[in-house]
Amino acid sequence: MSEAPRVAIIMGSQSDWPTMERAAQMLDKLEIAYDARIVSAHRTPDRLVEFAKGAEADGFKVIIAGAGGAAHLPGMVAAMTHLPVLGVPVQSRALSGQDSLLSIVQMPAGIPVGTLAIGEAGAANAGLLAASILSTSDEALAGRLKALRAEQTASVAERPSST
Ligand code: RP5
Repeated sequence: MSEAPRVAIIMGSQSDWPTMERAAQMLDKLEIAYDARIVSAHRTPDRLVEFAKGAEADGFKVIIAGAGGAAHLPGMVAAMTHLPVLGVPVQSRALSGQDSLLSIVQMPAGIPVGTLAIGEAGAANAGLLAASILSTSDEALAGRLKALRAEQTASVAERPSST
């Protein structure tokens, strides 16, 4: 894909990638260019500041941020940019992602993070939601998104098949 990436997928750790890859796969399916990066709020705070403050100038339109545990990444990024930030709570080992969810969703008024479901479904839906946001100013993408939804609807059988 030669188009400049419009979506940034950031995550707190390499260990988040199997989850966040679901967002990337959705963007691939919809032919949306993205850049995936590891940016940790706790382990690489300077990288976080540099990324968040430069995101608009770098051409990003939407940021998908996934993190687990004490998941400060989406909120900290949202604090430093006006771009839409979609937060994905990664399923943690200790508390099954409930900690991640609560860390991401409970933002104070004024700094929004659009919080998705815990885990892979949340990551896939973050990709779709990023596409929806971009589709409001991109007719070709809106067409691809509608086609994907129609395909999904058509794939659901009316009755269960026997196993
Ligand atoms: C968070 O800590 C990351 O987002 C990850 O979900 C979690 C665990 O990270 P690792 O110890 O696996 O690197 O910052």
